[in-house]
Amino acid sequence: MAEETTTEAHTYPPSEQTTQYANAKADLYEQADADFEGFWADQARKYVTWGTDFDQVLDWSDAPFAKWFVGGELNVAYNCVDRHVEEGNGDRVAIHFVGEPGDERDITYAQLKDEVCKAANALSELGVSKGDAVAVYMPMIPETIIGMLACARLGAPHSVVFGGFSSDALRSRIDDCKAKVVITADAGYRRGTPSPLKPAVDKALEKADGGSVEKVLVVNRGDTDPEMKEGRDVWWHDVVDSASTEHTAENHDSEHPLFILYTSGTTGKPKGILHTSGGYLVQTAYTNSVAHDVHPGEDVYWCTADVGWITGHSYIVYGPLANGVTQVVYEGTPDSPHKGRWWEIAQNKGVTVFYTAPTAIRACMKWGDDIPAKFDLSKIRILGSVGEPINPQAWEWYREHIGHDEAPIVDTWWQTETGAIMISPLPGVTDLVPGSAQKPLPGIAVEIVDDEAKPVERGQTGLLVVTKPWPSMLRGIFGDNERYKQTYWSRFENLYFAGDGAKFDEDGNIWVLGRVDDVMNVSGHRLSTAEIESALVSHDRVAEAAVVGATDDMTGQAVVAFVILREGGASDEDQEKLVQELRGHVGNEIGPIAKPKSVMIVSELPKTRSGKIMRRLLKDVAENRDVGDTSTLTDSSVMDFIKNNLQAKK
Ligand code: 6R9
Repeated sequence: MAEETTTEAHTYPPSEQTTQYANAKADLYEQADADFEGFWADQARKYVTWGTDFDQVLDWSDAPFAKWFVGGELNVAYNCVDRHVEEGNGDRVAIHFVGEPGDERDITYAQLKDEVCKAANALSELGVSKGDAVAVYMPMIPETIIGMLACARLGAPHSVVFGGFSSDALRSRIDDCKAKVVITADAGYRRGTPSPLKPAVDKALEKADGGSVEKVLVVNRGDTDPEMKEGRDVWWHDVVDSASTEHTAENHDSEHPLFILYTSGTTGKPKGILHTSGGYLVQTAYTNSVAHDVHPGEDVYWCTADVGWITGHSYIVYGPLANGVTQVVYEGTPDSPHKGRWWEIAQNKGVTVFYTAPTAIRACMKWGDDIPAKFDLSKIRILGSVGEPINPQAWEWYREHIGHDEAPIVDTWWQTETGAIMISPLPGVTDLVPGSAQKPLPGIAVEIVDDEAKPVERGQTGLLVVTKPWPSMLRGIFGDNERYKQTYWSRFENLYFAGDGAKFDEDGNIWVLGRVDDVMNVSGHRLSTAEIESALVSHDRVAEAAVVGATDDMTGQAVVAFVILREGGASDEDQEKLVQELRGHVGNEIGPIAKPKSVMIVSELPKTRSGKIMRRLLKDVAENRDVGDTSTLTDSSVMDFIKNNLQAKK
């Protein structure tokens, strides 16, 4: 009972005003429960304009391969741009762009339409046609969004590779999806200076296997005068600026591939998550409307993600633009040139709906309450969180200091694979519980089960599964149907296994507890232990490596690596240098976000008798816990050695 009182005390019911204004009404849940397919058909016709109407909502006959809105045809770019102009909203600002150096550009929907048409014409000229893959390796600038929409318009699936990834990571993705064209920029601004991108593309293409890439389209963002390869590289301003603004948007099948986005899995090889057109657009637009509660023409929305991640795809590009929303797109980091940069932009642009990640909120908390207090954030009316569990403390801080003690917070659980938000409170409807993602959205069915697929009791920890297909679900892993079935659909029959642990509280609210597999979550970014281990082992002095994600106050989890050196080892002096070198090596192989926070050189790793590294024990050490039962270890003294060594270093 005592616990219930606590929950009670921390619940925030919606204000009358929020409820009245909100897009979502309480009866949405009943509508979805009463007629699952009918509900989704309604959303599909409400949020999307179809060139040809669909004749079947869901075809699940070849499960787990789904088809949604079967027979329907649409053009995603038309939905995100042209129709708003046709409806008389061409003068509405689509993008308030803020560059890191302070340059600003407002782009209306009419201008965006022209730019997307020009880019589509230019890409066609460069040889891109329906079905060809296009890699996008860009900073956060309007051309990135324009390029993605131009691909969507042509029916050429894009594969955006986060600009912070290394040339090796870019190469493996280009090779896997056989991109024909790469869209990139010379550089993007990071903390005041242009950070080069084009050289990484050159390096990636030098080593690319199949040589699928024919052209590289380069935006001049940083005036860094990159090398341009004759016959292959073309400037955006040469071919796009002069292209025609007339381009007819052809309709594509509802299941036509829209994009491939690579994400970390439990093995070293990233998975190309495949999303298609109709279902994805329906659910991103629907969720952006009911969970973020955007009111096109009234709100100024801002999602701080990078388009290199799924959050940027779904909640910067497709969902908000399909809804005709006005949004802020910011190129840089929150603390450049000062720690109040985000709040200054929010104030100046009159941001009303703000969506970010817990790691950023925790960083802002650390920087101090006085920083957001300097800015007028009174227009903010909805706050969102995504990427990892938000601890109640950060939740309360976010509400108090950014949401002036009023703005509802939506903690939204979803994944690259789910394509759009799955679990989240609804502003105006849900009584908010800090730290909990609360309820599946209307139309979404989830359960928390034990190893036998039986629903767990309230309060018990289990595995989060999705029990019914959903429109924006991944359609597979590009080129690997077997891995798709194996990864998501083999653990339980007919249930989508999300890879997260979760529990229901007494009131039926869902608390997502984090990954149950070898996937780490560092600052909301997914990293695979196996991928970092293989990067470490690719260094010529490393014989073996084990990586764990250790709990970290700031970043949620931090990468901690244990390595065994090859013959010869390292002297004490040499160790320090080597540790830095190994961190840098991982940075080069994967990208700076994957750099281990600490690297420990050890002579043995704890292994079971069958030879499996016991990561659980390493995690205990990394998190300063007592190591539990070590009886299954081949050599239990290994753990004492590792612990002593670690303490000596601290
Ligand atoms: C959108 C995105 C997915 C993983 C997911 C889970 C974690 C995301 C969360 C959350 C608790 C939330 N996650 N949102 N955990 N509460 N609101 O982040 O996609 O990069 O694929 O990561 O992130 O562990 O499985 P992605």
